[in-house]
Amino acid sequence: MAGLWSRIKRLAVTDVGALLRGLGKADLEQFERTLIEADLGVAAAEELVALVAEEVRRGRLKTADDVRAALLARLTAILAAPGSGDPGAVARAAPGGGPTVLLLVGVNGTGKTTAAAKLAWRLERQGRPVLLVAADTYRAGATEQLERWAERLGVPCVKGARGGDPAAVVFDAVEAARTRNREVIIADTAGRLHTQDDLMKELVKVARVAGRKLPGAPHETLLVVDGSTGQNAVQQGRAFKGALPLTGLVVTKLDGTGRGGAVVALRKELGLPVRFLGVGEGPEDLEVFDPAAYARRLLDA
Ligand SMILES: Nc1nc2c(ncn2[C@@H]2O[C@H](COP(=O)(O)OP(=O)(O)OP(=O)(O)O)[C@@H](O)[C@H]2O)c(=O)[nH]1
Ligand SMILES: [Mg+2]
Repeated sequence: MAGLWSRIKRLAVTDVGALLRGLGKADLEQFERTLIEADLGVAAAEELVALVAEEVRRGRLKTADDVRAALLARLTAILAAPGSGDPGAVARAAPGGGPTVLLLVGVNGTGKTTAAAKLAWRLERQGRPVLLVAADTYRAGATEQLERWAERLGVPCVKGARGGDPAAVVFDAVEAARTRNREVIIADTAGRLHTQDDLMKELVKVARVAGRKLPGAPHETLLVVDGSTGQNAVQQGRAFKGALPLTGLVVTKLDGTGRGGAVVALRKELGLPVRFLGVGEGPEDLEVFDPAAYARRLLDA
């Protein structure tokens, strides 16, 4: 799919004549529809439409380039809200010197296990020893999937019994990390639908038990969402945020879909910092979120 700007460029909102005459209701509606179709979400779309309408009324937008600059600035501002672009606790040692505990949560298949591997790769390269924790005791093959990654990356991995309590696995992992001098614990959890009450409670328990073993843990609870699923990702975000204290988002599968607009909707509607982007299936395919660069990429990709 073409970049957002190439779609906007075809609309009346960038037509020099229309900008001069003033934009009509139909022009603005067409603009809003294009933004919503690009997954930006209603709230962000309305904000951008209101901005352009107001700036045109004041005679400040005379050319397509002016419109582009105004959109770029506002998109950057939306994406750059507090915490975005900060790698978060991942980049800092846990206070008190204990291991930093990172919990990855989300619905089935969003890329949690892959994100665990990517983060492990990244941290190890920064000289921060990682312990991978297979706290997905639910799905057949889940533990093996993480173990394969661990082997490939040369990172130790601990696991629990199939069907066992994931909270116990994380509890034991804190001890294991201390014994083995691992600085960061990355716990991969089972995919679950936000509508599965019992499974959501299980996550709350994992977090509570981690905090009992190590005050302040989990230092980071990252929701992993598939950025190509648009508004679904936003709904998942709302539900998970309502169930447990999330500290940020990892938005995955942003490679090659042309549907990166969901990041704007997520940022605008959830108020959570976007920490990392998944841009492929390899260990190196993880980017620290950069709001300004992302706004540019979204327009021009
Ligand atoms: N293209 C692309 N594929 C990805 C990305 N992240 C993960 N995947 C792929 O998505 C699929 C699911 O990834 P997993 O990491 O197993 O997802 P999960 O959330 O752990 O899945 P469950 O444990 O079943 O809930 C795999 O085929 C991954 O290779 C990404 O950023 N880009
Ligand atoms: Mg998994």
